Amino acid sequence: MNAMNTLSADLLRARIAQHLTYTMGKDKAHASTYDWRMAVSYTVRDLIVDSWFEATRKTYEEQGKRVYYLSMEFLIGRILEDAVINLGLHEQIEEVLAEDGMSLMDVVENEPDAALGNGGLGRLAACFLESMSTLGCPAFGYGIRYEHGLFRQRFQGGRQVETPEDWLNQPHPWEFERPEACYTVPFKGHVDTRDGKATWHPAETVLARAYDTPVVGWQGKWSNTLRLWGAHPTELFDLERFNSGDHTAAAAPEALARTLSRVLYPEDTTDSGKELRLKQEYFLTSAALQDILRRFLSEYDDLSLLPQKVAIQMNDTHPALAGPELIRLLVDVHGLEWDRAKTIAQGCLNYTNHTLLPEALEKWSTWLMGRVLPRHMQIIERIDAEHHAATDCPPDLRIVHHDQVHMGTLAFVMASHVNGVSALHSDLMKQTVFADLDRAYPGRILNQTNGVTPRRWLKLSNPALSQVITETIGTGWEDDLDRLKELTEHDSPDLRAALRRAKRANKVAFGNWVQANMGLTLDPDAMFDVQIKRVHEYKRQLLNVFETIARWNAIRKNPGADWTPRVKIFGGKAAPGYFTAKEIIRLINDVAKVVNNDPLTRHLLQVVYPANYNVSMAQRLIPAADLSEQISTAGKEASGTGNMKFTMNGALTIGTLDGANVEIREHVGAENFFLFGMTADEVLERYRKPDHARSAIMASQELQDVLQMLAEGRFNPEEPTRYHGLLDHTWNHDPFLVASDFSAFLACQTKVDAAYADTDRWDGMVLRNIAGSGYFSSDRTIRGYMEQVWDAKSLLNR
Ligand code: 26W
Repeated sequence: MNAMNTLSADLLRARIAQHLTYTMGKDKAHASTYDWRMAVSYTVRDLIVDSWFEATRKTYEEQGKRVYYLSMEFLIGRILEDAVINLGLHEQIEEVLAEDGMSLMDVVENEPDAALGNGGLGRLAACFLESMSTLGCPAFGYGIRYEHGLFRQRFQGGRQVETPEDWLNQPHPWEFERPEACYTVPFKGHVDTRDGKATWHPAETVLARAYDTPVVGWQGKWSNTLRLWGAHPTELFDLERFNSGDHTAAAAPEALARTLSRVLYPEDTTDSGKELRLKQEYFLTSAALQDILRRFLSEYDDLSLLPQKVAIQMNDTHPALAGPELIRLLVDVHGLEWDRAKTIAQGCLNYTNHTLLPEALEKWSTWLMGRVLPRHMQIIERIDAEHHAATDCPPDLRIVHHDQVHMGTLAFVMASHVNGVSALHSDLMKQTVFADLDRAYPGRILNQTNGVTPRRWLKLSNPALSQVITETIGTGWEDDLDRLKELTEHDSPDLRAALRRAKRANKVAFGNWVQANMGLTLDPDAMFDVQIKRVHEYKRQLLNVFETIARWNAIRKNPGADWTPRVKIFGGKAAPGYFTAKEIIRLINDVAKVVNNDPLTRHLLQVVYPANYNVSMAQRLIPAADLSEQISTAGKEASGTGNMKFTMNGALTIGTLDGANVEIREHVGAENFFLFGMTADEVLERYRKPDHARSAIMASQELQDVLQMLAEGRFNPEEPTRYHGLLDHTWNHDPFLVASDFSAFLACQTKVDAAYADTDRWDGMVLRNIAGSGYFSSDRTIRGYMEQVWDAKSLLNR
């Protein structure tokens, strides 16, 4: 194993004691779990700094090409546990802490999640950073250091209530503040042009200060940097006003500046269109590009070399101002000609699209863009004019039309590579939203199917299964996940039994957590049927709860039948302004209350919805899952990444042919995947049928019974009409075809019951899923980006 884990326990003990005493100023007798966590964190951080410096030095020395991943979100989770696993120090630290009666688990769980993201897009960015380090790809993540990440969710009477998240209310041991890396970001004001040279006179400016976090890769061989920008005022508080007693006004500049990095926007599919969000996007983009150019010019002075040394990835359209901003910096600040500047910018920029949902595609009014970023509005118009001239495109293909700046089109036009995140999604991009642009710029769209890091999502989250894998195929799979294929060669009753034991141990552990935190007792032999993701109509949590009610009805009608006991586990937040999603959450909790207290059925069916689903809860729950619900309306889920994590952890998928489900089914074998529902083409066909919902409901007695119970308020006698809105929405709109896929889903769930009852068949399917999951490592994905998008080389002699 790596050099790191040979680190002696003695040295570790000394280092931890050193930090406890001199960094935390605490002696062991008075140290709290928090003190221990900080001491261990500083100790582990010290061990990463060397590889961090080494990586930086090597990149300068070998004049390597750097990748810059620009993202408004990085859903990191906890950092200490990931660093400990990547350095291979788990056992040693566990041993050292035990001597003082501390457990590594308690220390790790004392760390708040860095919840600087909403869902898939943000978590993907975090997995990508870890894989780029593991592969020795020189890279920087650029994001915003939100003081408040994604809100904390709790349930009040079954309803979601949001409270501010506060990860920075304790010192954060994993960041290095960089006062020297500070850039001025301008806003508003006006532009005047004299003899063809534009000069922007901003009315407001804010300082972007860097906070660096090392991102260590597997075995600590390489570490890259996550640079998060915090907003600071250009001028400190106004002493004059203060002395005149107008304290709030005096503090206004400070407060105004800090709003820029105060809080993460909790929307994950609806473009807020808010001015502050636009300013946040520009704040990130401008600071990042100023930093990129400063670093480049510290090594080279010929800017036309930029595309050879810099690859920039725009994580969706949120950093799409990178195009106009890079041109502004090259033309207005570095004096380049327009054409040269634009060519250089296009040579550096790449754009990943993560959704085709129309409401998620960002469009900024020309009025707002012109007011907040007057110089950029000018540049966007010129880019658009040249785009129009080059493609002779119709008006609706322009970047600017109907007084709106279409950020997807801007990103597409300014990028040399545009990719989707699953094979189906990339095809649908070419057939729908980007069809005309694909024709105008052929060959620009490619696919890079998502992936997840097997370090956090298998090695760290599921030590029981990891041990079975290592005992079966040896080590090395952690950064070469295709090796999991070898498991099939070792298929045997013993191996199947070992996999089953590992799964059961994880289910018992999760059951203990539910007991302790929700007072509910789960049967570890029941099937753990799990749907965890953001709540959104296209992800069809509604279809799942309708099936749950139908299942409850069926059991009540025939309690003596040989039912497969199930625990339906839900997890997920709804955007605070998303009314229907919040209604769905409330319905699930209302159903849970009734079903879990039904003496007739509760040994056969339970519904559990732990509040505040986040990265750490996913790490606890996914290893305990038997069934992974990936039931989105085909054509709506760009990829999904939870689906990949479940497959790696031996959960079987019930799903539609949507996003990466298609490729998961190909890699694990169709016979090991519970497929149901319409394909993306059949969905488009179904939408053409005006009364698609009503006719589907009339064709299913089970669904009619479910909807009748909702109409009567069966789960909410205190307010029987509570779900009449949702009912009407389902009968008359059903925008994501819940009714049309219901019978197929019900039938498929019956197949799942049968499979689960046949333990050897189930175990065989589990083995095939784990063995086929290697492709879904984010290492494979990043290799794809390095070869096909960034033309970046690893500087690690792997
Ligand atoms: C402007 C508001 C907003 C914020 C975030 C709109 C859209 C987003 C994200 C693109 C939404 C998102 O997280 N998309 C998810 O990205 C994952 C990573 O590629 C995919 O696996 C999911 O299918 C996709 O829904």
